[in-house]
Amino acid sequence: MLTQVKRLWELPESAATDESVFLERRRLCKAIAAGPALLAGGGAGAAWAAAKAGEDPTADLYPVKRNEKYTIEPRKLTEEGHAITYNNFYEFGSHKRIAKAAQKLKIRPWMVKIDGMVEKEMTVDFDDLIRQMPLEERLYRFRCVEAWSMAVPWSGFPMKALVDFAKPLSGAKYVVMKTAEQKDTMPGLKQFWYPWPYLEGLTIEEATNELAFIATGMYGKPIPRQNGAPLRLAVPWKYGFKNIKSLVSFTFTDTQPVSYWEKIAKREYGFWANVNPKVDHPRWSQASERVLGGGQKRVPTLLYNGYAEQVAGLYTGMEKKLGDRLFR
Ligand SMILES: Nc1nc2c(c(=O)[nH]1)N[C@H]1C(S)=C(S)[C@@H](COP(=O)(O)O)O[C@H]1N2
Ligand SMILES: [Mo]
Repeated sequence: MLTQVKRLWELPESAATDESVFLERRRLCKAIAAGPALLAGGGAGAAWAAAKAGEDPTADLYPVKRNEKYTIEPRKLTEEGHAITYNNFYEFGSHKRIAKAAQKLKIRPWMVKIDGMVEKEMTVDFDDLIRQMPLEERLYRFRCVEAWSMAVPWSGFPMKALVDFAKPLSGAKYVVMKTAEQKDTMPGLKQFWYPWPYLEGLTIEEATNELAFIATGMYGKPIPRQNGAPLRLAVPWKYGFKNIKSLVSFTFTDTQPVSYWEKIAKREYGFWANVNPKVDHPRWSQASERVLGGGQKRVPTLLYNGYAEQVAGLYTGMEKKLGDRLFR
């Protein structure tokens, strides 16, 4: 059993397979109807993703105004076609090409539970919630623990707005988030050895840091299913796996949760998971990354993925106790 789990979480397609190889393979595959879009490379898959967006009851909200404060230098914006066809979403399969399978995800009605240490527990309809939140667009870098990266325009709202809305009690120290479990649409859930549901957590200080963002849109439209519709976390100074998708609950607690990947392989994927080029993953270097759409070329990884100015202060005084655990 353990060996089987180990093989499965060794992220088979990870650093080894270039997403342009996928696009190329798909382009050559006659069975795929979207031919012309695929030839454009970046446009791959965009046709059906956009069609779905048209049916979305929040479509009228987009595009939202960009907050110019967040810039992605030295990176460039990733072409939409790459960002929406090269994904990690284990509920739909433990490889990168889940975009098509993820179209089965049922995203309405979508209820969001706010519970635990809050003034009043509640369940809100996402379509009501989003209309009470201050929407904006932000360009963010994104760095997966597997050493590939992208830079995308998220639309959504600061997580602080959600925390304020939730009114946590003063004793709450963490917020725990969970992904939907849809047995009928998510074939990955049959892989019972994974600790479903996908779960992540942040300290309240992290969740209310200006950078912590709840993304509801991408590229000026509602977020596609494969990227975590209808709402997902965007914490750009942390590795990609902290950016939990398709959220159904926010639970406030005084106890540090054990996150999904931490349950699977604690030594490799910790609670903090802050990006640091100097702290290697036990099985590979984190010093550099491969940029989606950029072939095999690698660029240096930045401390806190380039966001030290905003977030380094969250961790002062913790290095002594946590050491490298802050960075994996
Ligand atoms: N529910 C859920 N959230 C998830 C994952 C997942 O498998 N399931 N994968 C994570 C990982 S490892 C990464 S790199 C990002 C990928 O986000 P993207 O597909 O939008 O690029 O989602 C994160 N959130
Ligand atoms: Mo990842």
